[in-house]
Amino acid sequence: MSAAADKPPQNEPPRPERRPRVFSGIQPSGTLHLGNYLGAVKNWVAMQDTHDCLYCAVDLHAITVRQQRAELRRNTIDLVNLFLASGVDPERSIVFVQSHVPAHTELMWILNTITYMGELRRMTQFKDKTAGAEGESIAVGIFDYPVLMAADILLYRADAVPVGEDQKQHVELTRDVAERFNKAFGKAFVVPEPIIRTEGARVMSLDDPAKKMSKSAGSENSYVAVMDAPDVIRRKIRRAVTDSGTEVRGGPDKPALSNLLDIYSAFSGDPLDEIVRRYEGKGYADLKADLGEVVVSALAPIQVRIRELEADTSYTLNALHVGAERAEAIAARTLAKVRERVGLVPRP
Ligand code: ATP
Ligand code: LTN
Repeated sequence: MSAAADKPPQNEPPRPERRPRVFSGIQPSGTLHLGNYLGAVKNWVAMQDTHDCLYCAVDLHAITVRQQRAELRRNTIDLVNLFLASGVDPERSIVFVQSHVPAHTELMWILNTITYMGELRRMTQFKDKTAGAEGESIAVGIFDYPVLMAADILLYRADAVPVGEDQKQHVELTRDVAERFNKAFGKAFVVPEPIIRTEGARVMSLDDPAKKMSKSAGSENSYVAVMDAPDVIRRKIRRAVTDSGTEVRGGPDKPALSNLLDIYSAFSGDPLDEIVRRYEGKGYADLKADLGEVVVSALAPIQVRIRELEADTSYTLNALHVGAERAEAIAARTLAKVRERVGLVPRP
């Protein structure tokens, strides 16, 4: 950290001793899209003002599904570049790659000894990902995935974990495991709270508003990738499905329009009712044309910054180097306490 960053400017209130700490992670497992940005990364950026944040590219989670080596490397760096280009500041926050800090897998082993098969079998994500598969061919890593996630969070004694609704169950498991450990061995962990985003930040697929925008499902036209060219963005939005009728408004009977309006509002910062008012007497095509421009111009600075980071990788690599060291320092303290609580002999 630079000396300037250590000294708050004059006339600013002194920084509180310890702000609540946040940990969150995203898997480097594919093309990054508007859902990842609006649903996760944009909030991460904002949380830096109120929390001490750790943001992690969880590559060890990604390999619970078979990855191509070159693609995994590329996706990991792309993901970190998106964090940085969106405004995650590696001087204020700890940005790192999960596999760079071996303490995650070590703590996972210890947590494995107090987590029950029954709990893991009940996880909705496990049930979804293995539906129809035989136990014979289900990787243990898919089953054990939530325990690695618990280790991620507990290692840093995070107070809060911002996640999507689908990950809430994993954070609840993390709380149960933390409480169980603290009770059985003596307090070592902070029991974290999930911070679940509000509905508005759930970006739906452009060709099926009943499904969430996703990198793994649906066609190219179902999502806008963060790095899509302006013409591609405009085209995808122009081709997005709409609802019956002609009136530009949201509501449960207008899922497609609601999604477009939500994206508009998230990027422009304008309240929904104001946007709706603007389109009174106008049609879907007008909204889509304008939304195309809103998205193009909101993504432009991020795209420019990502290209700069790609052209000179030293900034990103340095941020990851520093991030891993800072993460490791916190993790080592927690792990030492955990080892002591469990009764493992300290290395002489
Ligand atoms: P997959 O297609 O493999 O399910 P994904 O594209 O949904 O992946 P994840 O890696 O599961 O992405 O999620 C990364 C982060 O982005 C999570 O915090 C998740 O909640 C958020 N996210 C993903 N898709 C959306 C979406 N459509 N709307 C809002 N947030 C999303
Ligand atoms: N399982 C999460 C990613 C994830 C995570 C974490 C999120 C791994 N470890 C710790 C928050 C905290 C997902 O698939 N979105």
